[in-house]
Amino acid sequence: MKNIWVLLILLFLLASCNSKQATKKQGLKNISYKPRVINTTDLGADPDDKQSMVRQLVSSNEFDIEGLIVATGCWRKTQSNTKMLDTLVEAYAAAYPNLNVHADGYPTPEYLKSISVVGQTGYGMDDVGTGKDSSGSELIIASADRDDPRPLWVMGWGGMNTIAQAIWKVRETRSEEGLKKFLSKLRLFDILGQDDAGAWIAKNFPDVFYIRATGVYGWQPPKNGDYQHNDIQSHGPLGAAYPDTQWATEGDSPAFMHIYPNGLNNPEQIEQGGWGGRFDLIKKAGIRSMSEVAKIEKDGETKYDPYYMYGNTEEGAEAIKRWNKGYDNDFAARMDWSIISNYKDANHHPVAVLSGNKTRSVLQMNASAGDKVELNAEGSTDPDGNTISYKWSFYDEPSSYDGSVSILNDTSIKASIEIPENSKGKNIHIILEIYDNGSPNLYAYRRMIINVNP
Ligand SMILES: [Ca+2]
Ligand SMILES: [Ca+2]
Repeated sequence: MKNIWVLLILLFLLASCNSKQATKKQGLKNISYKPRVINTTDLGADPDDKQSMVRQLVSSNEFDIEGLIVATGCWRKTQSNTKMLDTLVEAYAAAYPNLNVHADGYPTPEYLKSISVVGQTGYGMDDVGTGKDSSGSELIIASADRDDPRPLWVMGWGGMNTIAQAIWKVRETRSEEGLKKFLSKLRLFDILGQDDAGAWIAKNFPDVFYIRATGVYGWQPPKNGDYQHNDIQSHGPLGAAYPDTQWATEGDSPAFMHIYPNGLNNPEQIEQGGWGGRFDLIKKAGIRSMSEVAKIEKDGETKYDPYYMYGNTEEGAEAIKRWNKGYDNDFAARMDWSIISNYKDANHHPVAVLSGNKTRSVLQMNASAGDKVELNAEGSTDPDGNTISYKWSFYDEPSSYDGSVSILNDTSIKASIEIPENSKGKNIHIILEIYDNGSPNLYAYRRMIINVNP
């Protein structure tokens, strides 16, 4: 009799352990792809780099962060140490045990410390060349050399000269073939242009993937308002590390928000548009840095004319703001996670399933004009058992089809559209947005690109 009780208790413990495990992992088991990212930041200039770092750290389970590099720029012309970055990583360390309860994949604080380094210590191209290698530039090279099929996103939240030093060194020390291979791994994302090194890179290495984002402001809730006070700053050690806005709010966050793997976009397809905005497929000449760069040296950039970079589409920051509920609530929920030690006491993201596909990939399909196409989100789930709402919409800006598209039952789990007669040879981007009724409402996305036969 006693043995039976022991057995029953053991079985119960095993079952509850399994169900906790299953609940916890439900939202994450389908990640087949995390973007690799190195962030370079001119911490100590505008306090908004600290804000962006808090958002990056609290969402770090969604990325493979390979480097956090303290860098210079036109607003911070020298750097000497990682002290400010260390303080932020220490705040993350204090929140880490709680974050770990709510999602798998958060990097250990020790790992983040090990990839926190200083890049170029001086400003711009004057600090690039012989004898100028830095821990940051060496880290970028080592990361790009790693045997990994995924591209390496290197973000400039300040100047680009640490990245320029890495490229400069590879050009000096490797064959043309070796340089080509190195450059092919890089995806550079420059916020606003904050030194002359971006123009140097774009001029000398015209094939390198280079985005300069200028539509990076105005997508946030009103600055220093209720959202920041109540949903972010009041939340434990990471909240305390999120400073008030002095100039602009989180101008650097669109860099990593562009590659946030939320199902909305493939970041390699820059015209699709996602949380970081939308970009033209054709590089443009003369996307200038912030005016401060020309004040430091009048022809700092113009001497590299013409140089070509990918820039924002005409929607600018509106292409970010259209998703505001999704990313505002995502950040708020993650800040909840950072102070809540019980899984069931916080909300977690639903999982959007499109046409039976459970990944976060953008899907494509072919159809003919006049066809009725079924859109199906059956199988979508929420790990908290929340009720899910559905919204299907036509995203016209990235679609090559210009007309209007009407979607039948656009708030149901299954919707349908009739492919317009005048859409032959064009594509139609359909967005599935789902959100739960937890607090705050959390979103998940998918995209179906319908290629209409000619
Ligand atoms: Ca910055
Ligand atoms: Ca939920």
